[in-house]
Amino acid sequence: MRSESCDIFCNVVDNYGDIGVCWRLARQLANEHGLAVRLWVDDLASFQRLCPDTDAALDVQRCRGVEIRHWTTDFPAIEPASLVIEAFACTLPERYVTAMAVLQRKPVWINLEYLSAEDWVEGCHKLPSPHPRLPLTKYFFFPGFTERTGGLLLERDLLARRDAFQSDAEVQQHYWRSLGVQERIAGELRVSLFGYENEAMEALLGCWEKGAHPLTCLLPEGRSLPQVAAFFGHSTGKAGDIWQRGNLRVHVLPFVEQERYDELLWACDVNFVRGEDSCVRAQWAANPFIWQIYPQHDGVHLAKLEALRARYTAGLLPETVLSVRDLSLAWNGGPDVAGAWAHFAAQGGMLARHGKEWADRLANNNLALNLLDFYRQSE
Ligand code: TRH
Repeated sequence: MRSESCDIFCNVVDNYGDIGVCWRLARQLANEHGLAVRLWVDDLASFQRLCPDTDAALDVQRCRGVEIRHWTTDFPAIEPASLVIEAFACTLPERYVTAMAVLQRKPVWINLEYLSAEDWVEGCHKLPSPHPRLPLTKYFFFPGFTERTGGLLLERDLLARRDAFQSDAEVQQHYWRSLGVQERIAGELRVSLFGYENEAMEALLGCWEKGAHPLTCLLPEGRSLPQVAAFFGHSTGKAGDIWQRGNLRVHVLPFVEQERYDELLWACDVNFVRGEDSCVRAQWAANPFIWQIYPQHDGVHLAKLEALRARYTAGLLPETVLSVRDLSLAWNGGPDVAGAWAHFAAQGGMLARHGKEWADRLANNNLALNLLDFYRQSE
């Protein structure tokens, strides 16, 4: 048996989702499954936000058991790995593809696709795509929510660490103190808010301000910050800022490294998330969540939004289903975010119980394990 190695290629288009997924997968394959992993990244500065231990000026470095390589146009002559992952159709360097083709034993070549809960994913998962000229076949690998998809990224010990955190009041108090957030007071709700610019932002903040109970909003620095700052009359804001209006208090947090973001999701009562990776992490956190989907110009993202909502709420009581649907739509361009928030908040207990069952169900379909099964069977 040849030694198992993996090259993952990531082109950082914008935001952090693509590199977020690649970095998670790279660590899992290296640290949980013993593969020699090289992660090729074209934008080390974005990567550094998720992993501050890296140096954006280095072409080659090791971090958390993974070799990180700066992917530049001048691609070196190297021996391809036995498993090659092209993330999100990023197009491999021509030189690398040629090197794959001349190997006697061809690498297993995967195009790791974006996550979607839509039905069509099952029909496309693992489909082959023969190279037009070379003796190579690429396979589409789709993450997803059903057994006939590639499943979701989940670290071996994540749910145990979540449970330990969520069942230990002292650990949580320590966590809040580390962020400079005061002790919880009776009836208070804690909400994390990670999103893009959003037309509904002002109305949502307004209803939290006038709400019957105190609400603490934890806001990681990023694209939502200018709108939240404007609500409080500031032109901008930075990590460490604390703003209060009525019953709403906002703490601006630094963008933290990936593992530490999980703790925020575990600690909050409700999580607003975006893109894909934080949306999955919110589901592992098992607390009620609302997803701001990455918007596409043709509006196709709304079908994707509804597909996950429908799977997530299947079997729940009609009022619970409606509360999730209405807030999900309102937070993605729909009407009446204030009314929708009130209904959603009233279903919080129900959704918290459901979140645990939902996470347990999804945990049986692990993307890294499925990918390795496919690779080993194809070898
Ligand atoms: O950053 P995103 O908006 O990424 C998006 C989507 O993935 C989208 O599908 C893609 O097409 C587009 O980019 C180009 O949202 P996402 O996917 O949630 O990724 C954010 C990553 O940042 C995730 O891995 C969690 C991480 N993160 C931290 O590491 N620290 C933090 O403090 C926060 C708030 C997030």
